[in-house]
Amino acid sequence: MRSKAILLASAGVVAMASTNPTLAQELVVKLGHVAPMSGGQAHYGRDNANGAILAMEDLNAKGITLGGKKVKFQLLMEDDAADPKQGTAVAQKLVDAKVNGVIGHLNSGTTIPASSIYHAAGIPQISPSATNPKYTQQGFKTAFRVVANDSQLGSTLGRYAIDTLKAKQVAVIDDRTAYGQGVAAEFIKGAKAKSGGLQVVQQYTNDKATDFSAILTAIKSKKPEVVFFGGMDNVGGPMLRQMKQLGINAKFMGGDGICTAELSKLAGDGLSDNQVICAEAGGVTGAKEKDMQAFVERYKKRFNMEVQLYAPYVYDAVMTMAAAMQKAGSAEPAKYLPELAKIKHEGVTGNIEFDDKGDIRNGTLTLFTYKGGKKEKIAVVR
Ligand code: ABU
Repeated sequence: MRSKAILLASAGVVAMASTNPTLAQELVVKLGHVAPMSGGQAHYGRDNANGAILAMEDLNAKGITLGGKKVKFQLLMEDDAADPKQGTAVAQKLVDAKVNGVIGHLNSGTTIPASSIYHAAGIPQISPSATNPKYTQQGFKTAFRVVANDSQLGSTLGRYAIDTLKAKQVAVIDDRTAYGQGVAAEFIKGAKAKSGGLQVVQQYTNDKATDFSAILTAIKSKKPEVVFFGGMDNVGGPMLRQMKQLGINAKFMGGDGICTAELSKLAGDGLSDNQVICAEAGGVTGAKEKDMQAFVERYKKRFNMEVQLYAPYVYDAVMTMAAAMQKAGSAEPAKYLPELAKIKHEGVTGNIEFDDKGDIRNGTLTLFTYKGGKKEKIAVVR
């Protein structure tokens, strides 16, 4: 197994806690964090991990107490490489390490199988980014997410393709992952609900592919106004480059997986202004925009990089879990899980409350395009 645990905060300090009288009242709360930290999706993983680090630093600076003991939050960072098998292996590792909760995983394809392991162990899990509806449809009381799901994403984008882009012929490509396949199916459903006569051509790739000449050539002959891609930016970026090389002059749509700061770098001159329409599975309006902007600036100052996509949602996921622990006065999973299920937490990404499945209530979406290589907001959709 290639996974690598990164224990943040000094292990030495933790080991000394029980022997040093001044630290005897310290309670170590271990939070697992899982994302792809290696491979083609490592930049998403870094972004998510940074969100968790920022939250942990804030919590430790604040000095929370539980049951009269000062809490020291620790992050146990695991790399699942976006691979379902590695995802379940690191999930078991975190259970064995007796974590108090898990933030992750990043991908639906790893989050769903790992959720059975956390559920069996009674460990609460909040995914900040997995959008496949199945994750919260398994009846696991331990599974939560702080973003909207692919039904919302796909259907909103499908409607946009018909109502705004006036598409009559669309090409749909997916990477055959739980996320890519799911969001593509929802896009088709949403678009067809708006236009019965819509022509759809489908092609398939995988989440590590780099050569799309065969599928794009097949698509070109159909002259689509829109190419929808269900997958991530490490595949979507090069796909855009190759679309340009083949002279495919279509709008390029996708869900949150392509809606990153990195997409314009990966696509290079393949991405022209207003060509891409994508949707983040969350978003704020009005007064909350200021809080989000403050987060984005603080993140940049702390890590010397831009927010990629889901760092604010990871930050909120950690804070929501910590808020439930505070309400319960305990970090024991069985004690704080009921508080988590009924939490009302005002985060940087909006108000976080869960429905009875563990999905966020009143989830929003933000439609984006790219201009001059930068993401630009089109609208927040409720
Ligand atoms: N939501 C897009 C990226 C993560 C996933 O659901 O696979």
